[in-house]
This record gives sequence, C-alpha cells and structure tokens, in this order.
Amino acid sequence: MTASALSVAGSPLQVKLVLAAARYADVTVEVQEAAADAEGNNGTSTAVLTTPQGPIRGLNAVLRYVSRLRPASELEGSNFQSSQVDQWVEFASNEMCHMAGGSASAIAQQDKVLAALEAHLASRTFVVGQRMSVADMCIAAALEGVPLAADKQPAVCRFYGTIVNQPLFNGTAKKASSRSSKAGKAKQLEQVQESENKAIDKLTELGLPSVTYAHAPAMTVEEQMQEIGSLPGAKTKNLFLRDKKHGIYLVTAAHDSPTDTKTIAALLSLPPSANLRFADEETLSAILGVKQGSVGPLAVLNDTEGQATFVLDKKLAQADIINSHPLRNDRTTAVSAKDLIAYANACNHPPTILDFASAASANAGKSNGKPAGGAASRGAPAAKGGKPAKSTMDKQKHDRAADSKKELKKETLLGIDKSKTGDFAGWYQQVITYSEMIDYYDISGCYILRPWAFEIWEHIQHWFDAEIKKLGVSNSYFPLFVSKKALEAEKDHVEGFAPEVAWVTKSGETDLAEPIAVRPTSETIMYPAFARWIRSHRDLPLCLNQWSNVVRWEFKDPTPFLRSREFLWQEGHTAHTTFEEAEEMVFQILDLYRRVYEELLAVPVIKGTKTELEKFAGGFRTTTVEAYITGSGRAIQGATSHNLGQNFGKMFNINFEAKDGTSKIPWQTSWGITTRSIGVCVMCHGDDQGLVLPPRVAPLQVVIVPVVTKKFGLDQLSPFVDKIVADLRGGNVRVKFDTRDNYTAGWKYNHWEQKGVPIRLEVGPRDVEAERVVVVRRDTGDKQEMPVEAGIQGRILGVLEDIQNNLFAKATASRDEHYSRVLEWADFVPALNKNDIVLTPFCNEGEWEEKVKAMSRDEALQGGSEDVRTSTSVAAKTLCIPLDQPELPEGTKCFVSGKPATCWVLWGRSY
Ligand code: 87F
Repeated sequence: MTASALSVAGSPLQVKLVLAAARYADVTVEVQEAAADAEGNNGTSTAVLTTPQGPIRGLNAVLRYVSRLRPASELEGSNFQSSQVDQWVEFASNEMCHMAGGSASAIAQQDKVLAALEAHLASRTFVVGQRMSVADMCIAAALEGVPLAADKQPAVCRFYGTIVNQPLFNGTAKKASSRSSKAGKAKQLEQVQESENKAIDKLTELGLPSVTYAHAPAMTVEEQMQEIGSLPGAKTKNLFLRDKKHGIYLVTAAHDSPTDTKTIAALLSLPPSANLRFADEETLSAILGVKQGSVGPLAVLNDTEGQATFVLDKKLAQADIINSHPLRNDRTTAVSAKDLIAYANACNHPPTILDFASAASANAGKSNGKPAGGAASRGAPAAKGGKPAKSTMDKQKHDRAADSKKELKKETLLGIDKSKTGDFAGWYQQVITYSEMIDYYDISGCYILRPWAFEIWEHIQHWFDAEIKKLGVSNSYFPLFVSKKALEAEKDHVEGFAPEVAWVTKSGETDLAEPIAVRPTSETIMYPAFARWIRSHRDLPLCLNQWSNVVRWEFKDPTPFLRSREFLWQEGHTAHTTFEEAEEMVFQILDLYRRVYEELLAVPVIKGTKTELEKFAGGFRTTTVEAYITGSGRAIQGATSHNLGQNFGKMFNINFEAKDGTSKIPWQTSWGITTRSIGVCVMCHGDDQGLVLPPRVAPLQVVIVPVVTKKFGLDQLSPFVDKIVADLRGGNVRVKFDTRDNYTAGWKYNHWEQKGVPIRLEVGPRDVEAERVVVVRRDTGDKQEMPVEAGIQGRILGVLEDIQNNLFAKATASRDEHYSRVLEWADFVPALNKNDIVLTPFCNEGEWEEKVKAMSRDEALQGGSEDVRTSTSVAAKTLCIPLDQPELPEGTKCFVSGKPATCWVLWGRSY
C-alpha cells in the first residue's frame, strides 16, 4: 500500500482500533466501502466521521480527530498534560502512517519515534497512566504494520500487543450498512469511567483492559438481559451457593446454561445427601461484599479468606468477552475471558471450570458414560491406567476397586481434566496447582512456592551446594537493593535489561532522595566489594556464591517457574589470576548444571556456547545447558555459566598485584541456575494424571496407603506398616504412612498420584496376612507384589533407581525424536513445524542469525502477526553451538547464507 493510500484507508485491524477509539470517545464513525478513492485505490474501507464542522474522511484524519475527543477523565490522576498526549498521537500517526514507502529518512524518523516511545513506555503500561485510553488505541493503530522487534522495543511490543490482542473490540468494525438495521432496536448503553470501584481498580492495576457501561439497576438475569442485551460478548448468571458440609460456591454460568442446584451439585460431584442452597444475604455480604442482585465473578476480590470456590462455566471460559456486574447492579463490565481468569487467579480464586452444557445433555439422558462431574471427578483408581494385575492379585484388586468405588461416592478430588497433548498450557496449570506446588498471588507474575515445590528446590540446593564447595566456592549474602549509580556503572550489561528493573521510589508517602533498584542480578552489587577485597594474587581465586531471590519485571506472559517476576536462584561469581583458570571454572560449573538436570531432574540437556548475539552482553563468552520440552515442542535454556573476561574488572576497578609485582585485572566468571529447572522437570515428565517426580528430588519417594475395613482397621494394620516404614527410613528412603482417617484409600491413590510420588505401597488385610505389599510405580503404573519378611529396603531402592533411569531414558528418547539435522534452508521451517530442534551448518554471522529469526517467523506466520506478549515465539533462535560438534567436512556451506560454514549450530523455537 502506498503512503497516501494508508492515510485514507487502513488495514482491518487499524479500522477496528479507530472504531474502538471512537466508541471510547463516544462518537460514531462509519466505515464505507470505497469503490475507488481519489488516488484510484480500489476496494479499501474508508473511515468517515460526521462532525459539526462537516465530514472528516480518511483513517489518519479520523484517528487524530478522535484522539482529541478523549474524555477529560482520562488524564485524571496522571501528571500528563493533554497537549503531551496530542503530541504523541500526532507523532505516531504522522510518522508511522507516512513511512510505508520505506525511504532512508522515513526509516530514520521511524526509529527516532520508536526510540522515544520505547523510553516513554518503559515505566508505564499505557501512554497515560494505567488505564487504556483513546490515545493508546490511536497510537496502536498508527503502529500497525510498523516492524517491531521484541529485543529492541520490548516496551512498545508489549504495549502494542496488550492493545491489539485483547478481544474487547471484536465485532466493532461493522460496515455502515450492516449496523443501521439493528441500531434502532438496541439499547444505547453509556460507557462510563467508574471511579472508586475496587474491582475495576483491580483490573486496572493488573493491566487488564475492561469497559464498563451504566444502566438501570438490574436485579435478575432477565432484567440485566434487557439492559445489556445489545452488548457484544457473553452474558452471565451468577449464583452464590452454600452447602453446610461441602462449602461455599460462587457460580458464574452463561445466561442460557442450566443452573438449577441439582445440576450444579452433580457438576461438583457432591453426594446425593448434599443440600446446595442460595447463601443468605448476610453471608453474601460478609464474603463477597455485595448485595443481592449484584453478584458477579469480579466479587472474588472481596473473598480475601478464600472461603468460596469460584466455579466458571466452560462456555464462558471459551467466550471472547464476558459481561458481569462489577460489585453493583447498575453497571456491567466487559472483560475478556482470558483476563477474567487472570483476575480471578490474581485474587487467589483460580476458577474451577465445569462444562454446564455437558451437564445439560447428561440430564437429558444423553450421558456419554463419563461421570457428570467432569473436571471435579475421577474414575476409581483401579479402573484407570496401569497394566492388568496378575491373577493372584485379582480377587484383592476386585475388592479394592469395589471399595474405592464405594468410597469415591463419599469423597471427590479435583482431577486433572486437561490433556498434555490437547491443551499443554491448561494441563501445566492444573498439574502445578493440583499437586500443591504453586498457589497464585495477587501480583501478576509472582507465585507462592508451596512446600511440595520448595522441597524439590532444597534437594537441588543441597546437591549443588555440596558440589561447589568441593570446588572451593563459599556462600555469602549481598543486599537486595542496588543504587542507581552502581547499577548503571556497567552500561553494556544493563542497557538491554533496563525495562525489567524494578525500582523502589518511596518510603511511606515520602519520595526517596534517589530511587533504588531491586536486584535483577548481583554483578553491580558484588563487584565494588570485589574491588575492595582483591589486592594481591594471594586473594585469588575469590569464589563466592549466593542463594537468593531476584526480580525482573517481565512483560511477556508469566508462567509459573519458567518466567516469573521474582524467582529463586544461585548466582556464583568468581575472580581468577588467569583466563585459563576462569575457563576451567566455567566448564566445571557447566558440568554441574548438566548433572542437576540429568542426574537429579532426569532431563537431558545439550551443553554449548551461546552465539555473540545470544551471549550475556557484559561478558566474554556464555556457555549454556539447553533442554527440550516435548509437550510444547520448545527448547529452554536450563542454566548459564559465563566467562566474563576482564570487562567487569575494568569497569569496577578490580586490580591485583601479580607475583611479578605488576598490577593486573582478574579474570571473572558468573553462573546461575534458577527455580525454572523445576518447571522444566514438571513439563518433561508429567502425564495426564498429574506430576511425575524423579525419585532423587521427590519430597516423598514412597507413600504407604492403608486399605482398611470395618473388621481390620488401622490399629491392626499399623504394626505391620510401621516395620516397613522403619526399614525404609533405615535406607534413607523418604516415606510417609498416610494414616488420615478422613480420606478413603481411593482418594489417597489419586492424591499422591497427582503429586507425583514415585512409589505407592498398598497394604490391606490380605497383604498383612500374606506378609507382602503391593508396589505401584508412578512412572509406568506397573503393579507388583513384594514379600516383606526379609525387608524391602534394597528392592525399593532398586525400584527408585529404575524409575529415575527410566524417566531419563524416556525424556532422552522423546527429545532425540525431535532432534534433526538440516543442510538447506528449504528444510528448516518444516523441521521447526514438526517441533524439532535443528542442527545446521552455519556461518555464525550475527546478521544471518537475525535473518533466520525474521525469515522463520515470516515463513511460519505466512504474513500474519504474532502475539508479542506470549512467552514463546514462532521465530527460531540459536540455542547454542554444541560443545559436542559433529564433523564439518571442508567446503560445507552455511544452510542459510551459502557462505562457508564455521560450525554446527542448534536452533529451535524456545521459551
Ligand atoms: C535483567 C535486568 C538487569 C539478565 C537482567 O546469567 C540485568 C540483567 O544482567 C542481567 N537479566 N542479566 C544477565 C545476568 C548474568 C548472570 N548473572 C549472574 C547470569 C548468572 C548469574
């Protein structure tokens, strides 16, 4: 499209954004199908705005006009002047819309605008304050089609992605002809800027876009439908229910889903004895802080004690937009389903998503044989998974199955209903929450590591800590905060990371004299001290490590463990007299990282060096261990070990007197592994029943579940089991005898299976009599009987070892299935599309590396654009230059440039 064509017409997305902005500003813009415009461009849409001064034609002109109409309230609470916003919009629309021709000066101008915008947005969610405004939509419209790079303009990418990827505006870009017929009937709703509404403030604080409409008070669904029937998106029915024995539920269902209490009780797998009723007004007000008629999902915010379970209709979870009352019944707030779930998660109420539609068909006698409970119920354990039991076990197995079926009627457990292959992200979320590893927190990107996750980290810490001490490394602890001056002392190192640095600017209400940063890494905190402590060659090597937390304010979608705003890690920092010594340290550490992954977490990794583009900019060379996650087809950096050369020594004036009396700069290293490693382990080994833990890091390696009967209770069973526990503990096996009497055996089987415990021992009356246990493996589901009279410690240790090895072998085989070699460009993207990581001969030039990223993205998207917020991109990145290099015959050409290849490089789509 030529520059002039762009100024009068636009892409569908631009049109959509401008229409949305107009709707915000409360003016009507019509989109006309243009037969031919003044410049002779055919068939494009043209925006036409009727104003008191006459019609305004053309997207760019409309865009600027609309931008100036923004309500004054938009600037409330910000220290921004209206004129500054105008300047931004003007700037963006002028420069962006006119650069389509791509002349050198236009590109230079565009770079200037982008750089300024980047700096402006680095510390803001939107152009003015925290709420999306007309100006934002206009700027996003102007940015459409402008190439943005996530590494160069992270803040602009995040900003643009936030705006264009939220579905609130879907359906707004209606053609003039199709909108007129409906317009007369539909109620015109007034959009309002709600102030002092806790729920809307919370959405804003979380950066989740919403639109709120004012209307007459609506107490019932019918009344609300009358008021908001014309709005796009799903309408909701909200019920606040309680059952004395089973708890309190806030149910948000589609307005046309069945919501009688019997259906809901069945969906929740409550027993027939349950008596689900509407909670009284007092309970409603005490827990959700709203009156009758104002209940809606946004009210989960007020349930700070987590008394209610939030139940969401699957139909709503799959809708684009959800409309509901924001704590008052004369308002309706529209928010995307994804964002509503994010909100609920942030309020510590992750929704239990249930399929109300399936309940309707089950009630109509069309049950597909699955329990109506859907998400909230599971089959009896003996009936699922595993291999058929041996014949000698049949009778007992039958009894157990019967027992646990009976028992399951009494007890239910929230079961994983997402499959690893069908919905990897949903599956992962369920696995880490149902296994009690992670709980959500009300600050986006921050998570609670529950004991089940933290203990895995402790096993990693314990092993790694002992190993680095063997290398002469000591632990220490440096402060959490870093001054602006120290942080910026090493420009190269911090520059690209600046948007991720979190700053403390106030104490109470008082501004700090100078803002202080929260450590994103500790080079700039530790090295001034290194400069004081290192005087002579006798002070070297100085080898320090610290176990700590760091904060990096990421803008991409957070994922627990893999990408969180605060995470735990160890960071090692060493200084040596020679380059060779530093190099040796780097590789010793790299091998320890390999062993953490391979020997503890049973995840195979590839050791390699990063290319110049991917290395840590402050250092000389970065080495890495790279893992592969079969479920998502993505590679992931496992840990890094840097040879920093003398760069930091120079910046921080670290000098030592060498043996010959001369002053020298030491050679440094730094290295780190984070709690991301736990996420990689979960993703690699988990299955549709939940977590599968490698024995070496499992908080519990063996759980013993008693199968009691009325005649043979725990008292009779315990002496037998206690001996087994003592025997196993003698061999340092982490074992638990689950004696809880409020759960059935069936419930416990499922519970420990979801938590990934490697071995379950089942012990019932017949086992005691026959002096044996039934051993069930979590990794394969295999069952075997094991006689106990001579002790089982040795054999159980053997099974644990076997499980550890089997998990590693399985993960290696599935990684290797996705490891291919490609010699020509034509085969590259097809290999990536098969979820492969790809080894290619490469010229190792940065320019070609960038080209591969861009070309692989374009070829995969075929002209489409990708969501810049997602934590994964379809562009291929270099993962590493593997240390283990296959032979590279003379004359081998680079797969992309055709120049002589200098090495084999591993590429992949990655986290
Ligand atoms: C984010 C904000 C500011 C990564 C950052 O890999 C600075 C940084 O320096 C930053 N994200 N990095 C690189 C960290 C390098 C290095 N530090 C010690 C490690 C291992 C442990």
